[in-house]
Amino acid sequence: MQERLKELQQEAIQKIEQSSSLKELNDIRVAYLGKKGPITEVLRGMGKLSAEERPVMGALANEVREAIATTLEAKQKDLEEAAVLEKLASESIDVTLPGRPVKVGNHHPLTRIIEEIEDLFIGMGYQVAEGPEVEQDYYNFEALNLPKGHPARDMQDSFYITEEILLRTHTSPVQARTMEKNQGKGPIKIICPGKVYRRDNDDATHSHQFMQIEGLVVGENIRMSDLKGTLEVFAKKMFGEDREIRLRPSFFPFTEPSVEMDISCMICGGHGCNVCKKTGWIEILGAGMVHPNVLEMAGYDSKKYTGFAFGMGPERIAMLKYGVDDIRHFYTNDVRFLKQFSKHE
Ligand code: 2U9
Repeated sequence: MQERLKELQQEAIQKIEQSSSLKELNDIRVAYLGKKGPITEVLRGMGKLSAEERPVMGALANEVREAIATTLEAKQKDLEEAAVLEKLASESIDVTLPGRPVKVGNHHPLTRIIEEIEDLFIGMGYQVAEGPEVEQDYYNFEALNLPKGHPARDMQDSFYITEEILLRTHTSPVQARTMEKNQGKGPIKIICPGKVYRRDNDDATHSHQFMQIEGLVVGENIRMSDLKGTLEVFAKKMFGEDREIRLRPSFFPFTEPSVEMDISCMICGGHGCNVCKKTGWIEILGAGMVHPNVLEMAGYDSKKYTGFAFGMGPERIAMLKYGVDDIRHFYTNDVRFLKQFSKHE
């Protein structure tokens, strides 16, 4: 019996040492130390032994069981450690690998132009004001010296929703609302960017929906020379310090006098080219002194207060600045067009 126990110990330890998985190890544990295992069987047969042999065999059986258990425990620890190391190795990250490129979008060319113009005027102390695109006839026309039946209303064929509500045809109603909110008191210095709508057939130079930026300054002693100086600073910062400006007389119902501003051509420097149609000048914006009727309608005393206003189209400026030949490119969202304005590629 002693021999058998020694044999079992040797056999079990050899199998434990050769085992390569925790499952295999558990099977060995069950096979040798389980209730149906050979050691339990040996212990069960001890009843047949003499009183002298019994404690000796008992002690030996426990010794064998202990030796197998200790070996199992040590092997289990080894296998568990190896499993952790293997997992760590398989999950390791190579931090030196180059990263996957993240696709970055870019601002729409019109957004870029509008933000550039906004920043320029914010730098001169202006505030940015916005208003509704669905507007009342009163703010879009009436408050701007365009009463019902005024011929200039035909010039701006409009999208009417009801008799009194329409899609704004310019951003001027934002200025009219700001003046009204001020209740005829205090100065105003605002720039109003936004989307406007006119009933036009779309082609290379017309769109039924486009952007505008208008500016309004109201205060005491605001003069035409202030307007001229402001527009000159704008033209030089936007199109280059060597730009010259010229003002030509024009007409708008909401300004008197009214002007149109040209800049010396930034392509040919004023010598004449295709962009300036050989004239050396490019029309950029319209402007003028706020009509006294417009000031009075908003509650301002036109004897005390004067003001200037100007308006321009960001599409036209972007077309000139970036050499775009069709206004529809800004609204058809072809990524091949939009990508060209990316700072990242
Ligand atoms: C108030 C008073 C006066 C805004 C002005 C223009 C001249 C002008 C056009 C240029 C090209 C619009 O984008 S465009 O079609 N605008 O020429 N706009 S003065 O005058 C105002 C506005 C509001 C209360």
